[in-house]
Amino acid sequence: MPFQWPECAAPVQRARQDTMYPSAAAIGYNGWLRAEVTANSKIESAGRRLENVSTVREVTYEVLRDLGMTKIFGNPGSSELPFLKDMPPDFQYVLGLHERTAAGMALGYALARLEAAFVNLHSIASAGNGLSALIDAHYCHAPLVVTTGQQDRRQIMAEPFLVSRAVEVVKPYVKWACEPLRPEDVPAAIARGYRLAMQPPRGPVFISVPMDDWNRPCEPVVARKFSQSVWADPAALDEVVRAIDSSRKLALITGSQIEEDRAGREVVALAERLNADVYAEPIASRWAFPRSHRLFRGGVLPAQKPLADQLAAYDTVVVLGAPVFLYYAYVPGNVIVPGTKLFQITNSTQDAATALAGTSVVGNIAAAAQYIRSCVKPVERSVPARTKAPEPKAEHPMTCGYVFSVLNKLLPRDAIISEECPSSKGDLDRYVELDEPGSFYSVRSGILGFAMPAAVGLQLAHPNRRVVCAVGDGSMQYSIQALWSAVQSKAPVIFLVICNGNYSALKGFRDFTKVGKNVPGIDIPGIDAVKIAQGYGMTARAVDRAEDLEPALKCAFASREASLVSVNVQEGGQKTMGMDQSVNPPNYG
Ligand SMILES: Cc1ncc(C[n+]2csc(CCOP(=O)(O)OP(=O)(O)O)c2C)c(N)n1
Ligand SMILES: [Mg+2]
Repeated sequence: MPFQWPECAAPVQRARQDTMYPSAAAIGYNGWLRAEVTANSKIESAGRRLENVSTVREVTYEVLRDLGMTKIFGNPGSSELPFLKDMPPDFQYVLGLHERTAAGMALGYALARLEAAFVNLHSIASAGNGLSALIDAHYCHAPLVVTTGQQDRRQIMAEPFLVSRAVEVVKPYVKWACEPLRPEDVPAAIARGYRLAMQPPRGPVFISVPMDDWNRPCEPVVARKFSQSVWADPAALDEVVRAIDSSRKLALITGSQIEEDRAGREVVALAERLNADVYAEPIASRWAFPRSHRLFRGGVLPAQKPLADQLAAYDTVVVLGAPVFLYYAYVPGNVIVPGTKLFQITNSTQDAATALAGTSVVGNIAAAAQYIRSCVKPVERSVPARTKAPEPKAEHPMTCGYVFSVLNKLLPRDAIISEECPSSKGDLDRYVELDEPGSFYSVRSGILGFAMPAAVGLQLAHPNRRVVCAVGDGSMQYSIQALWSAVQSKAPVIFLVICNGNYSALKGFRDFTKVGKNVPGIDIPGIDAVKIAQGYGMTARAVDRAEDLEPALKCAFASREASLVSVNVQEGGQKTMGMDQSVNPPNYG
């Protein structure tokens, strides 16, 4: 039975050699059109501006408006006040009480909308506090235009209070970092940053603005059209097509770039034409393939040898929109077993360059998937049904599997999960089944503090979908202030705290790698998540017994306000990212 998604266009046959690619419209790609609309509206408004806009600040607001960045995610300080004064009424300021939260909300907002989000932080103070969100944005290709204030140009040489060297600090993790040489270059720098941020692979840019720049005179900035996709070399894709056509057993590995390139439908259609087994990339930060699809086989493991062993039965493996591969524990081995052909199609030159094996093809995933589908021979085969995970029992304390199986029953089918529950990630993966695009977001960099602010940003971007943030009792502390922003911005996120009183994932890793039991700093007793949430003005309840879980979650879903449910669970960490001793882990004992 084909998967129940809206029909894809019938495969385009290559009738003529000169029509090698599907049209952008055929794959629903509208990057160019959007840019055109932006450019036209901007040119008009630039005309208007000539008479009445005269300062860097005013031109900047025009530029932001024209680029669709009318939400400002921020945390202000003295050096940002000259920009923020008299913020135009069509702009909205989303305050985060810590910069990790402010930039983290922007991250979620940008990921959900596939559009750049604007962030305004405070000097080097904030660049430091918010840096982990920039690192996340770098790795998960989130287009952020981040600005911070700088001291007054006229005294920078004297190294004053709050002077900022943020441009140097953020450089490895942004596509571009600059402090414009002239005040009047600030709006143009923001427009240039936006274009760079939106260019695949998307990512953050950083602009530092001296506080005396905002009132300086400034000419309008006129936008230009620019395209936002790079299509893969057809000759390289033809090699992939030949390998697929001669394959006896094919696996597709699906990655987060499928969602970045809006390639979900094309990838499903390609998998169905080929009847191929489909896996998720290791430590998937997005669910890029419908979880209940008959071809879906789960995730691949994040370590060299176990991953290669898992894929050993396939003679051809095609990675769509992911690195080759994202590893966690070091378990040396082949990247892929000898004899298996490995291909990677990625929108990231970085991922193509860092792949340890195989043939890499750089380009837009949707266009590449449709091209391949239009060229390959269809494959008929009977596909065995995937064995369902056993129904977890109601125990005391509850297992995480039980918690997520109950959540799954109550979740609206278009719900969105923002996940950061390290030791129970596998349980969530097993028991929560969502098929809609854009239904799952998890930290890509491994830096805790992602999920709670991202959940608020996701909810602001999708007011009609329900966002559930599944977060560990340790993880929630890294950006706890997101609770306040959820309340204040009326984002009805449900924060589901997996409360086990410790860093279970670290205990699991300790045992996995035979470090020994004697490690300090991995128990976190005495935290009352309910009281913390209440202190931020949020409705919150604790659940200790299995029979109370469903009513508590039902209550949270029934409310149109943000709320927190803290669930006491058994200690987790029996596996490390799905792996146990059988993979022969490294020994750090
Ligand atoms: C910013 C940051 N600090 C520390 C870590 C190390 N770390 C990884 S998992 C983890 C434990 C998280 O605890 P919790 O959220 O309670 O999840 P559990 O392990 O109990 O499932 C820690 C501290 C990290 N990845 N990022
Ligand atoms: Mg914990």
